[in-house]
Amino acid sequence: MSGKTEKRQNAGLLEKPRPKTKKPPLYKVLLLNDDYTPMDFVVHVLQQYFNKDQEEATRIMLTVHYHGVGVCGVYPYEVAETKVNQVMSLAKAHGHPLQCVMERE
Ligand code: TYC
Repeated sequence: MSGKTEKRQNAGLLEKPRPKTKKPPLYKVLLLNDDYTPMDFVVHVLQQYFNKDQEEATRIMLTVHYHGVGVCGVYPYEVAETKVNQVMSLAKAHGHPLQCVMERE
């Protein structure tokens, strides 16, 4: 057996087997507080785009209101990007200064 063949046969043998599929990086979608966007509008956004029920949407909205920022959900890059764009478009269309951003987990 040549040295080269031996090396290839042993390659990876001592390492812990890992699944070959790599998970995509995830991104948090965050809402930021402001003084003007109505609370009801924020609750509506959370229900419409982040699949929250009334109670959970209200909890997240109040977290943002009192602490300045809150997590709406965690998604792969393109899903997060779409949600940020949808929220920003709706807020702009209604004349609200609501800010929605994404951040790598
Ligand atoms: N602070 C806003 C108000 O008092 C409510 C609000 C909550 C605004 C969450 C933005 O992301 C936000 N009307």
